[in-house]
Amino acid sequence: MLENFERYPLTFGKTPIEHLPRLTETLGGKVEIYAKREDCNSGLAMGGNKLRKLEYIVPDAIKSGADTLVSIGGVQSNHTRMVAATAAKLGMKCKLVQESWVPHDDAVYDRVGNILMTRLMGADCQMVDEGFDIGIRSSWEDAMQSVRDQGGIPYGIPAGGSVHKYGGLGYVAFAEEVREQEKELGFTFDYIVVCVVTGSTQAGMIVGFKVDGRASKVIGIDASGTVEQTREQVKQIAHNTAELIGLKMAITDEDIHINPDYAYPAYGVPSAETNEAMRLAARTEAMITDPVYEGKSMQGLIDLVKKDYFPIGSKVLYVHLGGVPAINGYSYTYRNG
Ligand code: 5PA
Repeated sequence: MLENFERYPLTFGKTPIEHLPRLTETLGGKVEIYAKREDCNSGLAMGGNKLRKLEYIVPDAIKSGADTLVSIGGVQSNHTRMVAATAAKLGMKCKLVQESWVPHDDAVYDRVGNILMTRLMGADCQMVDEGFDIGIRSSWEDAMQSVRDQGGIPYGIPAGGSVHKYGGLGYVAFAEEVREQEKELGFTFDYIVVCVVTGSTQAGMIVGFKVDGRASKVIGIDASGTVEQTREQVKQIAHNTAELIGLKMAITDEDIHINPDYAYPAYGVPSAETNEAMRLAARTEAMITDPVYEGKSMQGLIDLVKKDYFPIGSKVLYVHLGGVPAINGYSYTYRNG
């Protein structure tokens, strides 16, 4: 599906699919739970889902003649960490807008985890006091202008790489990779569970799994708390990506499955249930998740299994998209485990 698109390698290659027997058993053994470890996909600053997207964006950035990658996210953004890593690898400069997306007080929140690594890789982080929004922001456009004003050539990458024209391609490739791995495993997955916020991860998967009838089996667990905006963005990206790759099938509203039930109380703020889910994954499988994204999709997975949402015998693939460094910004919450 992606033969016509250039890919600049930033990842190790295929990510492992791991069976989670102790989590499966703890949740009653009625469905088999596996994880696809996108969190282990690269040696670049701890990796994660953004690198798969950036692999298809970088060739365009290089061709544009830019010398500075410009992007945006929250203070503990994983995406901006990955843009900083990509810029360092390419020998480019990096300018980042880090907004106050999370109503969260922790003494070291703006000094540890993602932003610490981002600064270490030489990015210029500009702290902007604006709240959460997955759309295009004037602060990001201003940052690009400031690069131009200083004689540089910016290349803009929107929040999460999502509304970039090539932002959905990486996770189309993911679906192809899962199909190859299913051949080796000798079975196929009935459901794929994935966290969704800016949308291109799930949108890419929807397009990639459309061809084998599984688009609506990709269960997006919303972590944005602004689910309608996220749903609209997923829809747009899925449509654009399908058109871009020349998919012969139409993406319909029924293909887009997003569950809004686990994003409470707010983006970036874990509920008691999120924390319990994180503890369970850590204590059964030593699989560490973060309170912003994967903790919420893990909470969704656990709750849906407990509610018998998945028919008995289903094979469920939980996609771990990375994001663990942010946990350092929540030291007080997890001080006793
Ligand atoms: C993020 C996003 P999408 O934004 O593609 O829907 O992916 C959601 C997601 N898991 C899931 C992890 C670990 C993520 O980092 N992170 C954003 C960031 O700025 O880091 C784009 C919001």
